[in-house]
Amino acid sequence: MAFDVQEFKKEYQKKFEELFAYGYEAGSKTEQYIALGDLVRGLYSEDWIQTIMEYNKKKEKQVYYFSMEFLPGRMLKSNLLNMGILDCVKQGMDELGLDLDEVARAEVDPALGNGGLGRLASCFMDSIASTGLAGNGNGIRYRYGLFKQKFINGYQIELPENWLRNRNVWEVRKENKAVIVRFGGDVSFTQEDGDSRLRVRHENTRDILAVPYDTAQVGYNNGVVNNLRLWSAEIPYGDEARFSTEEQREEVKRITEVLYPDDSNYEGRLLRVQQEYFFSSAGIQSIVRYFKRLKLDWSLFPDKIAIHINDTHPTLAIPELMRILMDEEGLTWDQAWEITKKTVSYTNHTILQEAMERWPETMIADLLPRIYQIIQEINRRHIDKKTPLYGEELSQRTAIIANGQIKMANLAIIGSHSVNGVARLHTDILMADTLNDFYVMYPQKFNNKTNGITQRRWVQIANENLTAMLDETIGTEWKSNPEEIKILKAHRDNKNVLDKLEQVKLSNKERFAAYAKNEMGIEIDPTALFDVQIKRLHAYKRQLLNVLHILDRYLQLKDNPNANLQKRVFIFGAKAAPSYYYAKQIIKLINSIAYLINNDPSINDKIKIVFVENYGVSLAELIIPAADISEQISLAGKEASGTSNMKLMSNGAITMATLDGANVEIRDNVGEDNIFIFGLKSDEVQEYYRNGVYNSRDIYDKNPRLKRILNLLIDGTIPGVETEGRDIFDSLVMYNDEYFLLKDFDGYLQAQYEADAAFSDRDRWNRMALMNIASSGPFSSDYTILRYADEIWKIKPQS
Ligand code: NBX
Repeated sequence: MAFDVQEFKKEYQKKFEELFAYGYEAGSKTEQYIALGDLVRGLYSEDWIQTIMEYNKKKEKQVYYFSMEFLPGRMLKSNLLNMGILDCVKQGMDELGLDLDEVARAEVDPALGNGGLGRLASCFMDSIASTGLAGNGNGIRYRYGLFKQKFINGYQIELPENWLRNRNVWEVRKENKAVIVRFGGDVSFTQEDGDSRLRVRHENTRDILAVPYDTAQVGYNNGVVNNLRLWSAEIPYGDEARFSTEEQREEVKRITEVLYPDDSNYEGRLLRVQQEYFFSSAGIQSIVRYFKRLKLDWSLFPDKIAIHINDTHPTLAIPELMRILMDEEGLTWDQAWEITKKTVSYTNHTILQEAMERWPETMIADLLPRIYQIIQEINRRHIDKKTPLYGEELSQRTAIIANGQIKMANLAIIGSHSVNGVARLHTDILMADTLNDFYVMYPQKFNNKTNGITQRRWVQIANENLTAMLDETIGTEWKSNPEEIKILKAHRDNKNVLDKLEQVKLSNKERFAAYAKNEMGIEIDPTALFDVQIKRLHAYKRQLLNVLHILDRYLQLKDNPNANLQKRVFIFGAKAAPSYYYAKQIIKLINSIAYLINNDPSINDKIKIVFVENYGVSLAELIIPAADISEQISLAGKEASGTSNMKLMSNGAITMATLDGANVEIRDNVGEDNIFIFGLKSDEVQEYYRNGVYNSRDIYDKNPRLKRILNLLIDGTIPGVETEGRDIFDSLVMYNDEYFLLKDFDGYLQAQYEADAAFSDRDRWNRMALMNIASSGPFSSDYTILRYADEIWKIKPQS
């Protein structure tokens, strides 16, 4: 982008004065940020218009990524980087006496997602634009994002997250593109004289206006600017009379008021399904409106449009597309069905049963009567067609409607042409087990797309020190071609490079240490080993196993304060779903242990525990570059992929892992010498579940080291956790330890003490870190997205 520092400074001053009517020097950080954001939006607006016009002119096939959640992180620096003006703006701000990083921190991080699924959607948005693909995001503009987490006396407290409190400079409200989404009402059929077809009449509906807010997704140095469209619920213009009471108006606003804070857990409330239909319907309507402008035959719809549904949350897009094609555009069932199946593809993100969406039939019948009829008909035809081929039993097991419930995964699979898992192991489990009935029927639909991450945000923005060091060592090609980072392997025995890498890590650890000191009042030693576990709090992710290891070290130091133990800082970041009682107990436990250990002089700083409040994208950008160890210790078979594992690896952390999710592929890429693997394998876990011989009580009785640790939970050693300690102890010892922590404990400890040994050999550790960075290229979401584009969406990058 043609732009020089002097010009930027002039433009910035002008923009600030225009907006606030005084000089930028007197402005607050927020104002300084808003002026910069506004200026930047102006700079890409021409490319934004141009990109959309090009797609329209060429009638380019486009993909629409439907996702209930997006977690984009702060957008200022990401936009500057992708526009190629980050350095120029940094220097300009500097010359104006402003610190770009400080100004950038005034942006509110939009938390419109829970965790991995939402963040993946945002990495994908970046990669779609950056690889030059014609793609759009479709989601919900929640008024309130994921709750803000506070710790009070060690307990998690949730506060509302009003992310729109300042102006959102990136979004553009598009009132002229609003559509009506209809709920409830009565469905009837009429036939007019001389008309062979039945017409559907859908009357007395509750109509809600869906207003889109568009945000640009700037591609990396390629002039592409795609669109992320988030819908907001409003009262239809001119319909105010029908929403006369405050309560009626509130009901409308409620639909897009707040993100459900459940991760990997299904929330079966009416409001949730309203949200799901709302953004699915609005998205489909705007796609159909676009397609009609192309003036093509309906049969060409799948040649121009691909719709991808991120997990089952947007599955109602399937019957909604059927409805519009039939009821509004007059296509036959068979025509509509062919088009729908060819257009839609689906990603599964979990095999946890409790996450599987099932809606009561009566709820859908009341809320969406016409959609309900269509789902019934899809189901009827499915059973009719499959029963003669596969028999009654198998066919019934794949039914969409059973026992008064509508199974969304079944609808998503039957109504789409592609079903993918998010890591090799996960997809294998889907095919062999979770979705095996469907795999038998539709083997050709199933495929794997291992997740990825964008190194633009997770290395270039989050880790400027490493970026500079890489540029200096291997050149800059890796930035546009992530595979090229493998060239770094040639330097594995170069002492000079290894020392530089150590310096980079140390300075990132110092940066985090300053945060811990300033924000939390915890003093940590940047030369200690930083051991990081950052992800949602969930029993299957086994933050508790990490805790058991910490307690093991604690006991060793209590026994012998001079024990020769590697100094470690344990860093946690995790939100628990507000209704997930057990997860909240674990938070309280970790905070209590942190308080106990951090303030015990006899531990002498050999262990420090930092549980950051309100973990999210922005804190991840601070923590990940500072990590030495990446904890990826879920019970094998439970974590579909994981993506923090990839981010941490790219920043030179060594993975401590079970063979779960994408950890398996990380091991394959980095090699066994550069990762610490322990624990049960997925098939061993399966076997235990099948034969039921696991007995955790037995392990407790026979393993004195473990017994002593577990007893700490109930013997009063840890202050303030009487109930929590007891409940957690019981879950592990009395209720047979559902996630096999006790079984994996010995292997985990052994791997941890091996890691200590490796860490104390600085060259060895730095070489491992280097090998991790050098092997992280294949986990770029650019490659993941190119595989989606080539194999599922059938779209090609623009030249
Ligand atoms: O999706 C996560 C998986 O747990 C990770 O292993 C995977 O890396 C990531 C991206 O593929 N799943 C996830 O985040 N699920 C949800 O966020 C979720 C949210 C709401 C809901 C169900 C699942 N009702």
